[in-house]
Amino acid sequence: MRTQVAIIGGGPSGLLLSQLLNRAGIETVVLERQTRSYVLGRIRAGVLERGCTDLLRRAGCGARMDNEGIIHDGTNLSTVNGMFRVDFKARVGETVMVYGQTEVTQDLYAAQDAIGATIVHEAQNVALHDLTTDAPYVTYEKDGRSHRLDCDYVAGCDGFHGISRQSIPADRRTEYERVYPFGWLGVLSRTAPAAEELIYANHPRGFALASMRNPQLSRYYLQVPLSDKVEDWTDQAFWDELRRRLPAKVAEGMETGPSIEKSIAPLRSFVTEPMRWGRLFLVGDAAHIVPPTGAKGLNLAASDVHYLFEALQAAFGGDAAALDGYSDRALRRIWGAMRFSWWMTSILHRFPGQDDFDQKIQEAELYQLETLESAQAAMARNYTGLPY
Ligand code: FAS
Ligand code: PHB
Repeated sequence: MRTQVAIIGGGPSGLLLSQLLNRAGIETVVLERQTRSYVLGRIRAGVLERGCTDLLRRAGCGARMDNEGIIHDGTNLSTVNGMFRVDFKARVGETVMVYGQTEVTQDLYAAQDAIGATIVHEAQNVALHDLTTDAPYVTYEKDGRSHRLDCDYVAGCDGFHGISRQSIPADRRTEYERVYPFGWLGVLSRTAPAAEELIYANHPRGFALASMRNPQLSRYYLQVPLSDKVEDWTDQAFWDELRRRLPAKVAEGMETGPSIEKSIAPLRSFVTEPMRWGRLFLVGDAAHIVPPTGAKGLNLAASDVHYLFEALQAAFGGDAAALDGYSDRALRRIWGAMRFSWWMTSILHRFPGQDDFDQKIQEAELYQLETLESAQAAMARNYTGLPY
């Protein structure tokens, strides 16, 4: 089999890149390790920047999002001194869209089916070959048979645990990492959201986040020790702890119910440089991971896709030099989001072993955010998305 761009991974990065390339007349084949239902069963991101929603519309995948997504003009932060709001629209003239990654992935699959894109599910043992030549190829197994896919370029969209990043020689990669000493226990429940907009809570017992997917579906998170297991947390224990950490007024009126999904995710900051090795280009979580505190993970995947799509379009139009700028261009925006996600995590969580000085610095950061328009503008600019 032969194609122009082999895409490893059928998550948001791979599907969005495939959709944009095919609409531009560039052939792709997506190789996804899991079944489609497995990919669609993942509960992940919830907040989309305008850059991401614009790209989804450009890919012909924005109709249901524009119909069902919820526009938020701001967000709330709460501390033991009360709750305050950062007004994105007033500070930087921007908004965000609340629309779950599960829905985005569903829309992408539907759009890919509509154009007859080639997606191979349950592709096992994917391996990348001859990446530093002008004739790279990919091998994989499917239904017990071995396959070879010749291509011009390979897009590594296979997430943090994928094969693509590992296909770059270790001595040619520089990796930067910060592993946080806590995790996020997430619950999805068919209950009305606790508030109109998100609430990020800094509490002495730990961080909490009240988010949502739609007026009947809520998404909540609690900071928990890394030693916790999901089975340690009954639904009742979760709701009781969430009530302790949210503002009393919000907690009193909060609707609770059975969890329809409950999981613990570790938090890390991670970047690998460069994001290119010969004819291989890394995209999304394959190249970087952010703690979800800044709602940047999926949104960074979108800007990587935007940059690589533009460069590949130019390359197939005769300007191969455009690909030379992909890694640096993507990394510039990635490090901006990396910093913001680290900062949001630093000011909102209780770190094991943090001393009184750390606590006072957190309180000063939050006080500036509450009282300085310039601090709110900087936060709003980062939260709603740095320029592409
Ligand atoms: P993904 O990991 O989504 O997709 C990679 C795909 O490649 C997967 O389908 C995988 O099956 C496939 N794959 C892997 N190895 C392969 C191989 N060898 N061969 C073929 N296919 C292979 N972001 C936010 O903004 N907000 C959040 O709240 C948030 N919560 C998250 C919670 C969790 C538990 C996780 C893991 C991530 C979360 N994220 C969040 C980040 C998340 O949304 C990612 O940024 C987003 O999924 C990135 O998309 P992809 O780059 O496509 O990677
Ligand atoms: C979510 O709704 O899943 C969500 C929202 C904002 C975040 C993280 C997760 O910062």
